[in-house]
Amino acid sequence: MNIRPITTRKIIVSAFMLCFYCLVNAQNYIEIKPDDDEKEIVKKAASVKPTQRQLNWQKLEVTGFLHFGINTFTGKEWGDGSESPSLFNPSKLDTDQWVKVAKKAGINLLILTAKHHDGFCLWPTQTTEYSIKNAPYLDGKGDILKSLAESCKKFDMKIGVYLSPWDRNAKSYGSEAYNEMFRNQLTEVLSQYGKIDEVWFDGANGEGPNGKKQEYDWSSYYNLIRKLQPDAVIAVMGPDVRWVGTETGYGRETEWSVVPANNLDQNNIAAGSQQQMNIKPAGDMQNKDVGSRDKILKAKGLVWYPAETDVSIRPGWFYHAHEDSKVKSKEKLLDIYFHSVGKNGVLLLNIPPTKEGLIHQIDETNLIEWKNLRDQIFGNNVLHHKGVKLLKDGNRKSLKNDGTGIWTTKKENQELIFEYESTKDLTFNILQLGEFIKWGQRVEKFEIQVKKNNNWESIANGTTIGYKRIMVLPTTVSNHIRIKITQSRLNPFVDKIGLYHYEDIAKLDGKAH
Ligand code: FUL
Repeated sequence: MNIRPITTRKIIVSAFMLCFYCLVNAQNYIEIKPDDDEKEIVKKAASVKPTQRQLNWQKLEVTGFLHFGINTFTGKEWGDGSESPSLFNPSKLDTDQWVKVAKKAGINLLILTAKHHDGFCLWPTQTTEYSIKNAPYLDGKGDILKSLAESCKKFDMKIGVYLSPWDRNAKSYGSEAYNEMFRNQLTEVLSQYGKIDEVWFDGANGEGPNGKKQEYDWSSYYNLIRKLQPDAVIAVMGPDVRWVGTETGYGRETEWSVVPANNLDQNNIAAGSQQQMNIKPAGDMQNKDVGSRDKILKAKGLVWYPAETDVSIRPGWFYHAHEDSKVKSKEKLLDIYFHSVGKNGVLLLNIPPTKEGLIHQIDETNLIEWKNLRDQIFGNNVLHHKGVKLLKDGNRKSLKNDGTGIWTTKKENQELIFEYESTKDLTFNILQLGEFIKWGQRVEKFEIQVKKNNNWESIANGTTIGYKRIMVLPTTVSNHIRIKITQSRLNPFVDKIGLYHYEDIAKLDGKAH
């Protein structure tokens, strides 16, 4: 009889099926039933997880925008679609230079404005005559998207496209024919240039050349993108990534990636099937609070919808020579980094190429200085200094068991306490924490304390952590420190714990302007 082997095989197969089920069904969307109580809703919120494409995107941390087009040559921010293609003639355009600068700045993906609101296309499209093929640049043989895609490939940089649905040049704008034209444009940019990692749709929707407004057929756009580039995130006017709500580089103090999605359940989305999700979650994404308990208790459904924090290195999105003296300094960029990546967002930093077609020297210098500063600060975690000991308190469990792993509590709703004792005094003014978001976002409150005269004194409190939380603290000298996760949705999964010191912390203004 070989009952045992069959049983064992069955168990293995079942376990495998279960793992597979868990993997493919990592819940990205969950419905809230009318009779769910707070406990149930909190449990559901804790179970919402990013899709693989969202997770890959979040890990990029710092991404770049390249606003370049006809506006670069007219000095405008918004062209009206009547500007002549004959103006487009960069004399030294070098996409290798763009990518090399971005690489040196620690930027991991570059998004090109392949078409801005003026409708001028930076690739030789078949859909309109309003494109680079009618420009003097390379006698009409240029293709900026192709050139950038090749440079990105060469230097191992990810690439995204900004394609403005609002088109102030297209004659068909305001009719169904425009939806067809836009889908054709999407097909061109998503099928001729290799892998595309992000598609960025703007919310601006004005009138076309005929004074008409367009009803965009979003779901047909999303379906096409999923078909042509299944790994690409669709951002802002899209289902995968939301706009943080400012264009300053500053996100919210409390930034949840799990937010109410009250429009999704009507569209027959089976719980957890967001891998195919082609609907943009609705809601006021500029609200101060997007995902607190208060918000989720009133929701019909919850979805993973993380924030992207965009800002330009200069006052404008396009290059203007008169703004050369207004390029953001390394300190301002560091402050922005703390308030974007450090507040559970992905930073999308715009670096607009000049009329010559190059990243300006000032922008390059400031970007590299900013990267050096980040390396210098985050390369020295004082908690890793010799003589620092992490005391166990029985509440924790390191899933990696190497002191740097993922930490959690043994039971739900317990405090998670990290207590560090050092033989020497430690000086620090920056706290970094992270959550292992593959398993969701859970932390609602945390605190940092130091021991003085045998008493624990609080030096700062925070709310959400998410993928990464960076907090500026008063400059502190201590040899006995506690970092406490005091409230979370079920048990937290904490990682990326660090304390750092930046001498010029007073140069960071912490203000969005
Ligand atoms: C806005 C646009 O109108 C700006 O010109 C710019 O492209 C910015 C990133 O998005 O909505």
